[in-house]
Amino acid sequence: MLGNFFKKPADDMQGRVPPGQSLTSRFPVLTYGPVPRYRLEDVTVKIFGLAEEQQFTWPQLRALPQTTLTYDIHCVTHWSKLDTTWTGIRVTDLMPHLRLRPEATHVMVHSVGGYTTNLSLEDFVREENLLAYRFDDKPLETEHGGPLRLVVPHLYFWKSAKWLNGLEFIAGDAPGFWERNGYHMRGDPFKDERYSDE
Ligand SMILES: Nc1nc2c(c(=O)[nH]1)N[C@H]1C(S)=C(S)[C@@H](COP(=O)(O)O)O[C@H]1N2
Ligand SMILES: [Mo]
Repeated sequence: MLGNFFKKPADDMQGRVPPGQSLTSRFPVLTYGPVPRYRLEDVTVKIFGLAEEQQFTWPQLRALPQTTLTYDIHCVTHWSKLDTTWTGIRVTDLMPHLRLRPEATHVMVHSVGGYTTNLSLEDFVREENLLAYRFDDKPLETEHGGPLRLVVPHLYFWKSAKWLNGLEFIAGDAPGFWERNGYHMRGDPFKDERYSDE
């Protein structure tokens, strides 16, 4: 059995870890500024900008379909974590309840405490993106963005805003918090889009 002597990477690992990333089984916490503490019952997600203004409360979000998904996450600080399991509301299940103006091309995601991050609608409206409130089948811990965070696994993890409280639809791209501070406007880990060139 050749397999006893040659340990090549498992086939399903190939192409899974982006350039410059190392695997971790821990779950590092990365937060700029203080950690807000509030309950799921107190969550509101405000829809504003180039959309009919609306406020989603926790009971309204809870009434939408709930989905559990497992996927890999990649942080710009060079760690990746495979097979993380999240439960929440798919962005694609929320979108039919919003009324966007036709000029809207991007969304500025807002968090309690003022953190923001920008996404194109193409990157935002994807089947795997979740407004997540559970991780590993437990309530999402406060320091990881609980009670409710966005998870956008195909981009670096700074796009996955913790303590989600607003979605502002805008015309054209604009930088969020880290993007104003040198991070890439899009942040595709497989293209190594870590920092902007300016
Ligand atoms: N509101 C808010 N969301 C945030 C951040 C933050 O500082 N504030 N940090 C971002 C960054 S840089 C990363 S890598 C991930 C980290 O998530 P974690 O602490 O659950 O690992 O959250 C992102 N979302
Ligand atoms: Mo990060």
